[in-house]
Amino acid sequence: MATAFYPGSFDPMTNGHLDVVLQALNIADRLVLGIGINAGKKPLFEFEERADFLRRAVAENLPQRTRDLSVVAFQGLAIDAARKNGAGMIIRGLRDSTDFAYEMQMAGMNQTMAPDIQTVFLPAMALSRPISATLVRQVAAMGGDVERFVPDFVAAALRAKFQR
Ligand code: COD
Repeated sequence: MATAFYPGSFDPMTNGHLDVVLQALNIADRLVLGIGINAGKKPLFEFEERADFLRRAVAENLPQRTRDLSVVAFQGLAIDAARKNGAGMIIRGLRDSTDFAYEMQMAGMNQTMAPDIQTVFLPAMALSRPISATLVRQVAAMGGDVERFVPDFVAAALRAKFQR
């Protein structure tokens, strides 16, 4: 059984993350979403909220695969978290050449440290290619409409967070 580990901040999850999750479920029997916890950084959404968004997005888009999905928190190296969760693959999404340069470096070092864990790059879909969680947070904080970039329940949570 092929298990994949997809690490990210998912703060909050966007339509871009969702595209990658759905593609990953096409190639893996089981998908573990790892929410990276950075003790020195305060996220906009707490772990449980971010985990709920991810679970709900899969339940709405691919209900028959909800049992194949789990969401965990992790700190430290992605390869260690992947191994701890029984995954032989690390999934990363690629939007552009900036992602590519950074992700290639990480994949290269991870390959040296953990040759048994395969990094798999999945391409951003055309419509979600420009989306970044950082910009979504910025647009929402400034009163902009983020409904085209995130699932509707995430947009509602952002509106509530910024009280509009
Ligand atoms: N379309 C497609 N893919 C996307 C999109 C989009 N619109 N938006 C984001 N993605 C992809 C990103 O490229 C990335 O692959 C993934 O989704 C997650 O993105 P983010 O922004 O939520 O999270 P990141 O990339 O900041 O990751 C945070 C982590 C804590 C997971 C990361 O820093 C990490 O892996 N840390 C582990 C540290 C480690 O192992 N270091 C050693 C490396 S050698």
